[in-house]
Amino acid sequence: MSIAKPKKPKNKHAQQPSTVKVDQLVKDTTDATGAYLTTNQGLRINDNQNSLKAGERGPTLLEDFIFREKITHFDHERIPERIVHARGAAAHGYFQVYHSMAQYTKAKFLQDPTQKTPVFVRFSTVAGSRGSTDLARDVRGFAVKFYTEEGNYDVVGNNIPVFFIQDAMKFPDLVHAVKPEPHNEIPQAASAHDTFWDFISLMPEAMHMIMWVMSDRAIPRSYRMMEGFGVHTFRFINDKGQARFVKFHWKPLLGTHSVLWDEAIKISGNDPDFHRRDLWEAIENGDYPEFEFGVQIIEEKDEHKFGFDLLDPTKLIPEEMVPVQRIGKLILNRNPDNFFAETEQVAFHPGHIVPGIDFTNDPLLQGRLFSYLDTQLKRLGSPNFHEIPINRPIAPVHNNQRDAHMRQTINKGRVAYEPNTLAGGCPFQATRGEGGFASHAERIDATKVRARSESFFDHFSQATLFFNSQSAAEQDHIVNALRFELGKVETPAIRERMVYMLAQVDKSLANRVAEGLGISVPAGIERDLNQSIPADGDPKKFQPKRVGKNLGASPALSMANTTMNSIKTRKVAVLVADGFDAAPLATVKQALMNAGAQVKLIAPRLGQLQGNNGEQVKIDFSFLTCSSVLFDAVYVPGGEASIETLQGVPKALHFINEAFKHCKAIAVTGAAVDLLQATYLADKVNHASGKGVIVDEGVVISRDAAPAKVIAEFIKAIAQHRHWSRERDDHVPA
Ligand code: HDE
Repeated sequence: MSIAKPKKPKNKHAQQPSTVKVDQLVKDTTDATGAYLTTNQGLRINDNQNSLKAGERGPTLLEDFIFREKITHFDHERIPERIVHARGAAAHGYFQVYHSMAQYTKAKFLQDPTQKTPVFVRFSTVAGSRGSTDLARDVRGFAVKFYTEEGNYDVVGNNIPVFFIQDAMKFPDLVHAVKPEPHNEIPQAASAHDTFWDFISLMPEAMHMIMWVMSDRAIPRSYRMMEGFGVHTFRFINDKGQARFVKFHWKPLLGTHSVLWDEAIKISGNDPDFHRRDLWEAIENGDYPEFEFGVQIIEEKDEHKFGFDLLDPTKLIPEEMVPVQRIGKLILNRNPDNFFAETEQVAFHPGHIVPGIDFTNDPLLQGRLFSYLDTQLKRLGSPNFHEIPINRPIAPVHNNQRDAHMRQTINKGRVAYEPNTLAGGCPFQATRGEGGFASHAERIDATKVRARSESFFDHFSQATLFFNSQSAAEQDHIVNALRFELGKVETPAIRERMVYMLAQVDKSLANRVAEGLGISVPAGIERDLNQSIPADGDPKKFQPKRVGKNLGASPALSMANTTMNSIKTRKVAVLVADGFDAAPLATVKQALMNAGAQVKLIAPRLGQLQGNNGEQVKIDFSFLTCSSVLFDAVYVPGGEASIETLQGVPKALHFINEAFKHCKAIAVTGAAVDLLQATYLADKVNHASGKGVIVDEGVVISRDAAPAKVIAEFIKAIAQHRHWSRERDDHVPA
């Protein structure tokens, strides 16, 4: 028998003659244009320069309520930063599905290709404090809030598809280990120190993640050029109640690109806001970042066919095994108006979910479902954090929760409980058909244990898979990263344990790292590792042994195979001085801009410079205010006078050498070819003594060719991102 829906009773208050409704009289204060300065009570301020004193040279009076209000507010301006992911930048945008996913999920925002769902996305680093550098070697957070008509849905993911640990119980230990050491708060935003590697060397389960964070994935070129992952296995549920497993991906349309470690540490000094600025400027320029939403869908019957556990967050499903279906697009097209109000106060939570999506028993996810709500209470100070504008759902909110700090909603009526008759039973529960969330009815028949499934114990096969899948250059970078990080570790036993662990991943990797550290790979370290098993656990099960599976390679794991067909939003530095060759500069600049690149002129001084045809150009940076590491490519046009000047500017020569060292595309035309003689690229010039365009490892040289030919080769070279073969040229200092 179906029960008739209760009707909303008439609001008694509505029938009473209304007096003054203050909330309706309150003015919008978001725009101060043409407005008077006031106190927080709306009182107009007459003097914002001086406090109230007993005489011009006398003491300040306690009576000065204006001063006290201002200072009190200032004293309380900071809220606790996020314990992890404190440093971040965010943007607004929208998401649109390509075609209905109704077959797999009833989530409304995944049904209608014409519907745009608003989103707010926050990118972050994990280890550093709010003011730390963007270029730390670290995992990047990739948190997406979908404001759907069924409620807010958050995909709180990372740019790496796996995690360090398998059980949330270990999260505080992991974070304490990576954060600055507690006695001296050193180092900031860096994993290269003893406590991190002490912990990791005792955690075989971290080894897959370690391969990723030691790879260039941990130093992205841009938030716009990195992948995102939901990490855990989730569930899709359709309207028939059928469940399937699903892994979430974000694929950047500009491809996945990184910088080199030497660049990362220099960018950290030159522009610690590099990623934040890059995101902001791209959106201001109308170059809206775009990501495709990808899903790997697995039938429930296939749960155990993979040789690893789908509930284990240290494992990924290779794309070659289960392809990623791209089902929609995310576009970020608006910068926040206010960093604190939006980026700082946004509250993500994996438990913000909508009908059609559900959790699995991944023990890391299960722990997260507790942590995020708890952390919002501490950070935002009240269970009313959902009323902060950036966190407000667009779906209507009605319940019987009341009061608490800073309550914004003015609930009407006397009923704040359910069931009730006095409010006609409102607000009432929704059936599934009406969008009521009902958890997936998973059958569980189990013994209560504090334990981990044996299906989680293969800690090395996928670490090896990742290493095997990398190009030679990427493998070199992993070796160098490990040499750097472990080189900063002071305790010899930690270094030894780590190279022992690496030997379980790949012998050559371990030997190369050990060689850089001046040690050899030890034969065994089991005794230390016994610490990381439960007191009554069986040591044999937990020992770091290779399981012996060879998973081959997964080409999708290598950035060498990413999209390289565009130079959109790439930054090209043009080095000039008075008398530069104006015609080719104008043509090359226009062509690069037509292809979507940003072109900036750099000269020995700021102001205007004059080309060899008398034309004036405005200079964007002097050599003092920028550096090659902030650019993707360099072009030096000719012009005898310009080149003669640049030859005497060491910073100009360093700019070229450094860009060369970092494997970036370089183009030189006309007399600029002579400038190369003064750099470490001299041998390239000697090869290029002939006519026409010479292209050598991403260096495009031409004394006399038409700009069109140079442009075509230069664009091709920039789109390649980097020319790794040059890394073997170790004669270039930089
Ligand atoms: Fe988080 N994580 N996390 N995390 N996480 C937080 O929530 C936590 C984990 C991730 O831009 C905190 O609001 C636990 C995995 C992102 O605001 C906190 C565990 C993944 C962000 C928290 C994990 C993430 C956070 C800190 C282990 C990738 C930033 C402040 C069980 C799938 C969101 C806050 C933003 C933030 C807890 C592990 C992603 C403390 C307990 C795995 C992107 O609640």
